[in-house]
Amino acid sequence: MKLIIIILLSVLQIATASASPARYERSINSRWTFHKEGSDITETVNIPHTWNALDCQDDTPGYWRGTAWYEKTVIINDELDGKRLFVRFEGANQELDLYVNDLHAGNHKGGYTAFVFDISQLVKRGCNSFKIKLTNSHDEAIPPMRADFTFFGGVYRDVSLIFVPENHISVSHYASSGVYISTPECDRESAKVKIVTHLTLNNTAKRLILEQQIIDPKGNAIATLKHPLRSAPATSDYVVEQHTKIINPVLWDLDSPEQYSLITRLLDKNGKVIDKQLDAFGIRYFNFDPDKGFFLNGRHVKLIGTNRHQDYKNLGNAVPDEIHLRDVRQLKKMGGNFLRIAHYPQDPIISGTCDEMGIVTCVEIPIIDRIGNSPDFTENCINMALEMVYQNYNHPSMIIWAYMNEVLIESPWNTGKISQKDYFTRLYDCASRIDYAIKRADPLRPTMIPNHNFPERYKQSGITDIPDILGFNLYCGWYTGGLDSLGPTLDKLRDMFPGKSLILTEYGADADSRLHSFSPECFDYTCEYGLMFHKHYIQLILEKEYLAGSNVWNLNDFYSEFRGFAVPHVNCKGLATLDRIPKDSYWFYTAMLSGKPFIRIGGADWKIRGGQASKGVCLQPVEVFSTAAQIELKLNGKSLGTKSKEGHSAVFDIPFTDGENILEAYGSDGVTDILRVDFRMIPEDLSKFKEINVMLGSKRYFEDRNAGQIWIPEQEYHTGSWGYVGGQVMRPRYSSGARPAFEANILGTSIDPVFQTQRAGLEAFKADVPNGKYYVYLYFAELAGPVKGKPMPYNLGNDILTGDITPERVFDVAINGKTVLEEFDLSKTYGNNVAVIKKFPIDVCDGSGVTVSFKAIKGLPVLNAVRIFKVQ
Ligand code: GCB
Ligand code: CA
Repeated sequence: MKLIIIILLSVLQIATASASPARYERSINSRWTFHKEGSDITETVNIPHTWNALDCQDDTPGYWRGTAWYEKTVIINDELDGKRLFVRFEGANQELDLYVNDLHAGNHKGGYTAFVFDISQLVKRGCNSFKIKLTNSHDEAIPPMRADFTFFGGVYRDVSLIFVPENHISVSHYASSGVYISTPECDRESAKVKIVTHLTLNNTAKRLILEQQIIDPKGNAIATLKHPLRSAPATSDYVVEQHTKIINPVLWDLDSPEQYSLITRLLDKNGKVIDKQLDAFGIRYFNFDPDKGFFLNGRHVKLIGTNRHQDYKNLGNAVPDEIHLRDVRQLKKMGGNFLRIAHYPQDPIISGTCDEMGIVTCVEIPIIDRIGNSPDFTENCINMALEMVYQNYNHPSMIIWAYMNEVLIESPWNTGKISQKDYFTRLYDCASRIDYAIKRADPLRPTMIPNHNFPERYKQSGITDIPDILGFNLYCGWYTGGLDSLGPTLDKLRDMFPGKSLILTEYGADADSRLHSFSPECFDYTCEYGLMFHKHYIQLILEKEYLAGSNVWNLNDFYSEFRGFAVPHVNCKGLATLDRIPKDSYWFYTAMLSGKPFIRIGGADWKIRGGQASKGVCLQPVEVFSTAAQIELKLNGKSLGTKSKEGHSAVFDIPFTDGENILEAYGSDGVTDILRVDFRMIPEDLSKFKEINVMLGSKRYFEDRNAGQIWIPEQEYHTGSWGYVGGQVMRPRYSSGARPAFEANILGTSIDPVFQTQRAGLEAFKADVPNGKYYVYLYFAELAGPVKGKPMPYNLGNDILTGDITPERVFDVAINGKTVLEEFDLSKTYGNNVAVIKKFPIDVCDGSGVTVSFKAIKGLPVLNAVRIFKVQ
C-alpha cells in the first residue's frame, strides 16, 4: 500500500513539474547525512544546520572548527528535461565545495552570502550523489578572522535546486535575481526607471524577445518594455538595459511601504513564454545631509533602530525563516525604523520583510577588527561585497552599503610584524578598492565604514575619507568613560569630520535579564543599568541634529563564545534575550517610538521577586512604560494612585506582600496591562522563616528561572534578623576603576552571577531563625586569581588588573560552633573560578539560630552566597 502511494506521488510530482512554468525551484534541505572529517559518527540532519549550536556554550573553551561533510542522494526526475540545473546555497559558513556524482561542482568562500553552482553537466536522471565539504576553520584570506560573535559552522541557510530553460534570466550573476532595477532620477512627480537584465543564452537558434512589464502597487500593468534579442550570441552573460519613466509614482515610505513589481518574460518568436520571473522594487529617493541628517522622499526622518545578529538560543545560526521574520516584526513593533544588518549579510527574508514593513536598512560585509594578511584577502572581500550588493540590489529598504567594522581596534603593528605606516597603506588600499567596486556596481547608494571610538587613528589612516558616511560605535558609560562623555564625544566627531554624515552605528550595555538592582551601576549587568544607559543615549541622539541615525547594539542577545561575564559565551547587550524575551529597555523604546497607545509594567519577565519585610510589606519600585499621560496602578485590586508620566514612564513604589501580587496598570489613553509577581517575603518575625538566598558583596537581585527562586542582596546582621558580620565587598579592579562584579566564566554552573560577587574577611553570616531542621548551602568560587587568555579588544584597554598568582587563602568554616570545613583552600582544591556548593544539614534545637563563622588561617576567608532552607 505504502509503495503504491509513493509511486502515485512521484508520478504526480513529475506531472506538476513538467506542467509548471519553465522555471522551477525546490529546496533540498531534508535528511542529509552529516559527519565531521575524521569522525566515524554520522547523523541525519536537516538544513538549516550548524555543528556548533551546543559547544559554543559549554565550559570547554573554544568550539569545533574544522571540515565536515554532508551527503545526500538527490532524485531528479523528468523535471530535468531540456533544462539547466543550478544548486543555490543561501549561506554556508564558511568555505564550501560541492561534489555531484563525485565530480567537483564548485567552491565558495565566505559564510554570509548566497552562491550558485551550475551542475547541468554533472547530474543525470534518477539518483545523484551530492556531497558537500564545508569548513569553518580560521582562514586569513576570508573575513571575519576574529570578531565578537561565534562563527557557527554549517549549511545554515536553505539549499535548493533551480531548474531553468536553456535560455534564461541569469541565476548565476552573483547568485542574484539577474534583474537590477533602480531609479536614478526620482521625485514626487516622476521616476526614471532603469532595468538591467542579465540573460544566459545557451542556444541562440531561437529568436527571443525580452519583455518586461511594470505592475503598480494596486496591481495594474503600467508599462511594458520589449527588447528583441535577434543577434544575441550564445553567452552566459548577455546584458540588456531598458529605461522607462513613471509619472506620479507611488513612493515607498516608512508608513506606506508600497512596492511595484517587474515581471520579466523571455519569449520565443511565437510569443510563447520560455522563462519568467517577478522582482519587487520600490520607488523612493533619499539623501544624507552632514548637518541635518537623513531625508526620505524629501522628508526629514531620524533613523532610530538596532543592529541584529542572526542566531537564536540553542540553535546557533541555524534558524528557520520564521525566527528571522519574528525579529524584524519585533523591531517594527518597538517603533524602530532602521536596521543595521550587522556584521554580515543575513537571510534574504530579513531585507524582504524590511521592504514590506517600512524599515530602512544598511548591510555590510564582515571585515571586523582587522584586515587579513593573505594576498587573496582583498579579492575575497570584493567578491563578497559584490554578492552583497547584487543580491540586495532591488530592496527599497536598503540604503547603505557598509564594509569594515572597527578595523583599527587592534594594533597589528605592536606585534612587530608590520609597521603602522605599512598597515595603514594596506588598509587604505583595501578600503578604496572595496568602495570602488561597490560604487561601480551601484553608484546610487552611499557607502559607510563603522569605526570605534578612536577617531584620530581612523583619520590618520586615511580611510575616513573613502566612504560617504562614517559610522561610530560608542560605548561611553560602558567600556569608556561615563555616560556624560557621550555628548562631547559626538560633538567632537562632528567637528573632526565636517563634510561627512554620521551614524551612531552601535551603543549598548550588557544586561542579564535575570539580574536587577535598585541602585544600578556600570558593569553590574542589571536590566536597570541598561535602561538608564538607553534613556541617556536616546535623548542625546534626538537632540543632535547632525546625527542621521542610530542603532542599538543589539536587538537580541547573541553568542560570543570567548566571553565570560554574567552570561558566559553570550553578549547580552540585546534589548531582548537569546530567545527574544524583551527586557525593560525594549519596553522603554516601544513607549517612546511606536506611536501607538501602549502600556507595559516593567520587569514583565521578572516574575519571582523577593526581599525583607518591613512593617508587613516590602516596598520595591516598579516602572510602568507607556504612551499615556496619566498612569494608574493597582495592587491586588486596590489603587496605588495615578501618576503623570515623566519621560515615557512612571515609577511606583509597590508594597509587595508575600505570595501572589497582581499589578494592573491603566493608561489615560485606554491601554491596560497586568503582571503577576510571585513575591518571596522574608518575614520580620523570623519565627515564620522558610528560606533565604543571599548574594554576598552584591546589591543585585538574581532570578534563577530554572530553580524558580530569587537571590537577594546582602545586608548587615542585626539581632533578630539575618546578614553578614564584618568583612568587605570584593570588587575587581580595572584600569578605569573598580567594578561591581567579577567577569570570569564560573565553571560548573549556569547561575554565574551568584558566584561573581563575594565578601572577604567576614567573621560570620548569621540568621536568627527558629528551631528546626535546616539545609545550609554555602556557595564559593575563588575569584582573585589571574585571568586566563588575552583581554578582549572591545575593553579598549580597560582590562582587569590582577596579579600573576592567586593570593593564598585558607580558612575554617564552622556552623553553630562545629567546624564543617577545615583548612579550606578553594583554589588548591578546585581551581579558580569554579562553582563550589557545600550543603550542610543542620539541626537547630536550642534557640541559637544559624551562625556560619569563618576563621582565617592564611589570607582572607570568603563567601560568595548562602542559602538557608528550613526543611521542617
Ligand atoms: C563593538 C563591536 C561588536 C561588539 C560590541 C560589544 O564595538 O562592533 O561586534 O559585539 O562592540 O558588545 O563589545
Ligand atoms: Ca566551548
